[in-house]
Amino acid sequence: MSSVGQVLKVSQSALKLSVRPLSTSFTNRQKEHCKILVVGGGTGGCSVAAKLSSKFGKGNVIVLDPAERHYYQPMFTLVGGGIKSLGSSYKSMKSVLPKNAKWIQEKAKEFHPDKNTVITSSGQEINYDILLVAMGLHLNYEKIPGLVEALSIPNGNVGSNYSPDHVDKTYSALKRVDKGNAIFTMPTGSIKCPGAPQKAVYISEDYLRRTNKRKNVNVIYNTSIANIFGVKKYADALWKLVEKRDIKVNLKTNLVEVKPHKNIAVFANVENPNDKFEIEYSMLHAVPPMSPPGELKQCKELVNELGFVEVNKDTMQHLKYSNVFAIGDCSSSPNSKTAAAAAAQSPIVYDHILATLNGKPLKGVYDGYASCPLVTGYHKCILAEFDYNLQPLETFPVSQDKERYSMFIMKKDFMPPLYWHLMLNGYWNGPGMMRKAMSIFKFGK
Ligand code: UQ1
Repeated sequence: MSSVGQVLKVSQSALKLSVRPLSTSFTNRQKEHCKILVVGGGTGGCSVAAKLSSKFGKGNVIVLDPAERHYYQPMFTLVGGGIKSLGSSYKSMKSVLPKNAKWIQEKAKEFHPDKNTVITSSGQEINYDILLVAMGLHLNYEKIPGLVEALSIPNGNVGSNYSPDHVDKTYSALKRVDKGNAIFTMPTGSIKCPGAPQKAVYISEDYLRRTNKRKNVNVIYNTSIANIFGVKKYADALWKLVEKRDIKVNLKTNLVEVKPHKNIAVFANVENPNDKFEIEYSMLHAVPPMSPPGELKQCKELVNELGFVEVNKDTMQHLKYSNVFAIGDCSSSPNSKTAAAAAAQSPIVYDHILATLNGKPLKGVYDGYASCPLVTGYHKCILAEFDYNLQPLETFPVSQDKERYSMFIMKKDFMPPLYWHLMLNGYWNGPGMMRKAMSIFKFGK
């Protein structure tokens, strides 16, 4: 008996020793409570947190995000074309999050919506009255065999405007191209800013023209989608543009593998995946498939089969949990995932969070507004704006399907300060008011 007791004693003390750090953190585990927990300090999360924390003051809003930097992702298109520097696309997370909100610099590891609780990566438990999920989309580069290696080759010829780690490689690859095939891709599935893959095509093509290399380079856009753009008005304009500029567009054509040492990209027909072909590239701009982050996808109560937070598309409120909302790229609302969409969602989400806290009905409706400044060259841009029905919903009293210098300047010089100073501080709700004001000039348009 005694020897058994001794063994037990020893094993208990051994256990104590081996688990001490864990058990200490458990007993001392901070249990936070807040009125509103915002998971994700990106575009949507930061702007709604700003509105909420200025309404409720200190101590009521927590923002959970592990990132050190907040990127203005719409800038990446311009960085990939050498028009802006990567350094101008980000600020420290600390400097952009609202001062009245508490920032917990950790990941959300588990969601327990039945207990109104989120567990962080360190095991901290955060209890909330309202949860706003704003986690964005994850870039799945590893889903295309060979792509991660191709992107890691120093002075290589593969770039990707979607990641701060790879966006500079687009321009450095572009500068080296003087013959062969410059290939641009668009993956299957839902991605953020679905116009961005072709913006890279147009800017690169313009670069090659300006540097007198265009005649020796084939410019090819291989897209998994069945059309060049979802909104007819802009698709018509873009088809004319690619024809005029001799850009080859292959629809329903998906990048499935890269062979980095042979400079070969393998594509498959979306409708018949066994139908594959290989093509040698002198430059490849690759766009990865995307999905909501894994931690979110794991919480089956919150998400749909693709991992997007299952919300009512008009109210952005969760279908099952009335105290849960989503904003931006990780929501199931079927809009184009852009910063402008998050801007238009932000007042709706804010109003509906207040209404829910006050037990009032939700009155506002998000119409699916998204906009996509389709940069078509070094000084040109088509400003696409549309709603859930893929009908144009334009701000300016001009034909917005035309390439314009003014729209390029708006994208390059006007939007970044608007984003940093107005949107992230909760003062930009998209151009709805401007559209109404401008509509008096639209007579006869
Ligand atoms: C917009 O609201 C927005 O979000 C901040 C963008 O992202 C950076 C845009 O690119 C555009 C075009 C809009 C819409 C704004 C106007 C003035 C039409």
